[in-house]
Amino acid sequence: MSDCIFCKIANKEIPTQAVYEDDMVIAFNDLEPQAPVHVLVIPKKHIASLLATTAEDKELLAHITCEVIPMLAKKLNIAETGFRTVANTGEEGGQTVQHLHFHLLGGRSMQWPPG
Ligand code: IU
Repeated sequence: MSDCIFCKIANKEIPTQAVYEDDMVIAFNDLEPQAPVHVLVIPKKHIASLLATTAEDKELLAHITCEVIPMLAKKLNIAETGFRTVANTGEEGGQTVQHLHFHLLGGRSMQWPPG
């Protein structure tokens, strides 16, 4: 999508220091980190949110959740202590960027409920 900021990050229109990248995803540090480690993992394909995913995206979602996030947690040294993965969806879910993204947060003790 031409006016989507995360698409622009994914296609390098906006230069970003990637923490990780492959054919399907790019991960980068959040601009306003909420924890010592705060990385966003986004698909390169434009998907507005979890609600907009389809069966076609199963491989992509499995790649993000089963491979990329655990790999990044280990790489960023938050696997042993624990971490939080969040995909805010919709207005009341707190989603502000309309391109699917998974927050990976760690390096401090998390609270529950998240607020
Ligand atoms: P949310 O779940 O949609 O609220 O998360 C959007 C996140 O994207 C939020 O944490 C922002 O700080 C972050 N972000 C960013 O890292 N770089 C950007 O250019 C923009 C938002 I716009």
